[in-house]
Amino acid sequence: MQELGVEFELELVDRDKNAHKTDEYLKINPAGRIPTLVDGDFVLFETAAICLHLVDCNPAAGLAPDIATPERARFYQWLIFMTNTIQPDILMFYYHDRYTSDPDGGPFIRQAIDQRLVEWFEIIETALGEGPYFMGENYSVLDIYLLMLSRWGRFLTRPPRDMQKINNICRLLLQRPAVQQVIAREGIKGDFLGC
Ligand SMILES: N[C@@H](CCC(=O)N[C@@H](CS)C(=O)NCC(=O)O)C(=O)O
Repeated sequence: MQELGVEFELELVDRDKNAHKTDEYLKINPAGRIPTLVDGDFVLFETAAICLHLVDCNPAAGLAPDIATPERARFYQWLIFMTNTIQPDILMFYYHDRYTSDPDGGPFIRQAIDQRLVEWFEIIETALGEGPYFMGENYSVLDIYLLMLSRWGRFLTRPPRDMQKINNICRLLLQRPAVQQVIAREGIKGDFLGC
């Protein structure tokens, strides 16, 4: 939203206090996950759905290729790959204890998922062209999404920052004022892609 230049209010949800599991939050996002977009009476959850809705409402910003073009289809492919394949595995990496009833099993899940995540990121690295952005010359939501996942993947044995093309995109994005503003608003300090 910062990139779109539209007005919005950021309300941080304190995960440490389980604020995303309160009755109040579950009313707007029954999955108890972050983020949720609230626009008057209109409420939307699932990050990719929010991104697609925002690009559709703001076509002039050009954060996605035109509808019904091969580029748009490719854009969908990678957005869905990131949200549907990489992101759930990252959640498994962080919340490994949730995925086993064995009290000692969590670390084994984390270890296995670490390898799989590295392979997912390598698929993106291999598919990326000359850049400078994910889709070539045009900056898009894919770059923003990749930056977010690259931060989340910073604890992997081979983190995305070690993959040259992904690293180039992330470093480029980190120079953007909108990205810097978001990072500051979130209160994130230190190396965004590092540990
Ligand atoms: N599929 C959801 C996943 C969102 C998600 O997992 N968000 C994390 C952000 S930290 C979260 O809410 N984690 C808290 C938890 O799962 O308890 C989306 O894309 O919006």
